[in-house]
Amino acid sequence: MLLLHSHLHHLNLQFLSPHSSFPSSFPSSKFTTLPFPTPISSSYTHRFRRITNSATNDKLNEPEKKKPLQQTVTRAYPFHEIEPKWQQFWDQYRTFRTPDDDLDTSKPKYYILDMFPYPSGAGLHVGHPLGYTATDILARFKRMQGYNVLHPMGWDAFGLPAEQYAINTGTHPKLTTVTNINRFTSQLKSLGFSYDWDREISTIEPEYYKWTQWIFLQLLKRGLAYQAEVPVNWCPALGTVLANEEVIDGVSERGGHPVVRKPMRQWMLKITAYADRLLEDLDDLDWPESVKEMQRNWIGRSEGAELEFCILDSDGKERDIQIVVYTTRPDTIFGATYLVVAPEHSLLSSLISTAQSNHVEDYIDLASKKSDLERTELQKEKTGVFTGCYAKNPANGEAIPIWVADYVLGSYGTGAIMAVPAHDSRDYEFALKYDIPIQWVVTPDDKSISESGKAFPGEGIIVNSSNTLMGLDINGLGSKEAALKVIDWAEKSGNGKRKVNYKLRDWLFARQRYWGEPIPVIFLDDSGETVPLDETELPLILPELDDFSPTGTGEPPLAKAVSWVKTTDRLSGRPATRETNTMPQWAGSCWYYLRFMDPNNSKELVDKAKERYWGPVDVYVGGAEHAVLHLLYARFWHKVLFDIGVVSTKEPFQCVINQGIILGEVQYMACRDKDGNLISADSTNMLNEHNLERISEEKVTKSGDSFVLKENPEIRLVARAHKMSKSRGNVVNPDDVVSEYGADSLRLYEMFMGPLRDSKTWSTSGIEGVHRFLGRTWRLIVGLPLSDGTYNDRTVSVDEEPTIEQLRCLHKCIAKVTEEIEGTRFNTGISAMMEFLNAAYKWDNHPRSVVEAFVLLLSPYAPHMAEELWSRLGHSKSLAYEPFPKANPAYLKESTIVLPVQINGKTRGTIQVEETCTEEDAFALASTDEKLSKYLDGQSVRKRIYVPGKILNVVLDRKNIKHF
Ligand code: ANZ
Repeated sequence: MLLLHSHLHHLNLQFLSPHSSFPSSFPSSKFTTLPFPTPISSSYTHRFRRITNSATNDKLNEPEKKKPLQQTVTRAYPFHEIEPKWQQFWDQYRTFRTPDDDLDTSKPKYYILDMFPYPSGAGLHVGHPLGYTATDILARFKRMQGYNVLHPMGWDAFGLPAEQYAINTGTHPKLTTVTNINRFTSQLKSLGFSYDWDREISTIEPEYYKWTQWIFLQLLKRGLAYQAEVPVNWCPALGTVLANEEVIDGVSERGGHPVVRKPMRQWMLKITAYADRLLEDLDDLDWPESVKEMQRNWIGRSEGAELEFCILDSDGKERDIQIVVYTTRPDTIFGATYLVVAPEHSLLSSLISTAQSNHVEDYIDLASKKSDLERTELQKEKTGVFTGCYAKNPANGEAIPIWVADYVLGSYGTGAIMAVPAHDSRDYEFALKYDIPIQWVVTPDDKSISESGKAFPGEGIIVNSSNTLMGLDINGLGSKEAALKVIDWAEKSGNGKRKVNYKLRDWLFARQRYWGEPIPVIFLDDSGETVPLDETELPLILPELDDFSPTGTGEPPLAKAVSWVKTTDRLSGRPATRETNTMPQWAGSCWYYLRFMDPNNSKELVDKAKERYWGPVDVYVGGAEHAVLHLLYARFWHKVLFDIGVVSTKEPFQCVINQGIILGEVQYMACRDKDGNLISADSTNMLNEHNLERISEEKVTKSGDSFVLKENPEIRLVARAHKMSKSRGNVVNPDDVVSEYGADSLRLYEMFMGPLRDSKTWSTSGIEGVHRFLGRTWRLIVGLPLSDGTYNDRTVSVDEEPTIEQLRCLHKCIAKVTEEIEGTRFNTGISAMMEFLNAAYKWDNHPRSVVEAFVLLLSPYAPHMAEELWSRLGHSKSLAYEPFPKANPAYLKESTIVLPVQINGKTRGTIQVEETCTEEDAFALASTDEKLSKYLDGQSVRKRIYVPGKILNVVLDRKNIKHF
């Protein structure tokens, strides 16, 4: 998945002597050549609390209690001293600063991006570092491979929580947001991520949102931003418009007040104009197939026809009004036994008969209280009301009733359908309920389907579909062919046309909120005309407010900033009023990846040359919850920016990776019967949740595929894990883990838990395992602690040539770690390092060149420890730009050995052979070896002594021997 550039500088460890000077490819950046701080040698007699699972008999759903201290364990190595020391060093010397104007663009680039976070009050949780560690490993790895790496971080800082907090407490959202950003920053720094903090951006800064507003003006200029009356979620009791996620089952999430759909003037962005390109360009992206599929479904392209149905008056005569329906199944037109219009259909009022008018009006009122989602839910019972009016089916001339029903949406297609109950399950259910005729017009090849008791929605052979008067006969045709014939007929007879439709709607781009980007337009007071601000008037700064609460009229809170709202038109001097809606939360995140390329540019959104070099983002890592909206909106803006020449690529993110979710610790459950005895948790026992009881981990053991109670293996347990949440009390805070085990252990553990993309469960014993691995690494290289508990400042490695065995072991590890990082299989990369360590513990000595290479391999994962070891190995520069070790294939073949070749008793060289190599083959290889052939060419051989796997000894005929 990731790009592989094998031509880059690699350090071949075979040739690295302990005193070798820095390779010429070492970057000359002043930030990386500064001397190391002195290695720490302090004692570390601290003890840390070991988290143990001692909870017993916890009732289900009771928040997990903080585990009491059970035993203390000496820390595996002095991470408390090492980690802050290196974080400070990287900060002070800006080790990870990506050069800007001083960038050497002849080198390849690698842009690796995390989805920047919303700085919430809760701070980081352990889910964040999962993706961040993965990108950090890639960033560090690519730097060491000689790439220019762009690895930035910033804040998606406008948003609802800070505004709600402001409403409740009167604290300005900016204050809350800045406090949260500071907390996030220090948490991220405590994890040793190699971000270029010089490029930090925040969407709430005027220098940033100036360009968000600039993009809005470009959209407006191109007719891609427009105003329309659109239904919104209006909550009369709260006096505010609510976002969809703030409405639960028709009432406000806060307070449970009724919410209705009410049309309001809104800004819309014409994302539908890009529907085809957004669909087509997905094909070339290296994204998870599931995400691409979700985007395809969201865009929802469908091909069909718009067909016209003429309205009949009460005498059955044709009126001069047509209802246009959208259908993807024109082949079923003879089966259309009624029409349905959506409650918000514009022609509805002209269809209602006097007798039905009260019913219809009540129904419309009812429908306005439901969201589109509720209306279209398949399981929900379909409802509707007859309008009292009929239309003519153009295919057979029959009069069919027109109903109004909310399972048809006003916003899709034409807001009206021809209902074919025999072949659409929603229509079938509706027709049965309201006793409307069902006409079968499609059959599967062999059997009749009219008695099946349900609709047949599939394609098949058309029946009952001919009318000579109307000039249409599709009987006997297959569905596809019939559909084409109906469309042709409709186009010729003026009854309709071919039509492509999209589910994708234009993007509602306004919020009645304070904490967002102001929309840079004004309305002239005399004419009401909308006038965009001039680009020179940007940024339009969000005015200060003291009162952030809703106005109660539906007008946004910004309306309260009277002196800001009242303005004059720059050109004409006419009095005007500013737009008081703000942009939605998604706006700032639509283009931030571009700003990172050139964060301080005051003249342009991004410099063209810089964009050409850095774009597109090579790898973008974030949660699957952004599969559609964020990624689709960002792609849309990117394409607009491409069209106006701001960016040079069609797509913003070449590769997207979704990291999995981290679930809370596994809980083991048993049941209790009515007499209070523990029994197995099986499907019957578990039906009654009250019987379930939590069993602490130490009482559990594994038996085959199941978990059982240690003291009574007859009792089987159910193991389950829940999403981390405050209410369950199972949230793990990274700060606690860092203080107990260190950032390197947290990083390593999050990578070791399992494949990056999978969901996984947190386990305290798991983190102890990787912590021990780091401790063993430390002791292998630095040695055991001295009698006073401190460590030697240097290492115990020796300046000796490694043995073949040691090289084999190392190069196997290099090959595996490299391959696994490139394939983003970080967990198996760690396993390879663990295997290496186990092997290395068996060696008598540890040659410096091997140890150094291993430290470099470890460095992307556990950078603090690696920097400390590198420094103790005698290096005076950070290892961040050291070439990543490169595996020598010669050491990778399991069965090859290096065979010494003696000529007349003197070892003259070696050859690489299979262990099973014959004497003939070994001699032939020696004769062609560059070094050995000069001894053997033209010589007559007296004798050969060959000990397979050990030595080839060639004795030459003394008479002819050449003198060397
Ligand atoms: C007749 C018909 C017969 C239909 C049949 C389906 C099966 P997609 O593929 O999602 O585009 N439809 C059209 N507009 C609608 C609206 N505003 N609200 C609810 N449903 C609507 O689906 C298109 C199909 O969904 C259309 O084809 C229409 O029902 C329905 F055997 O027309 B069909």
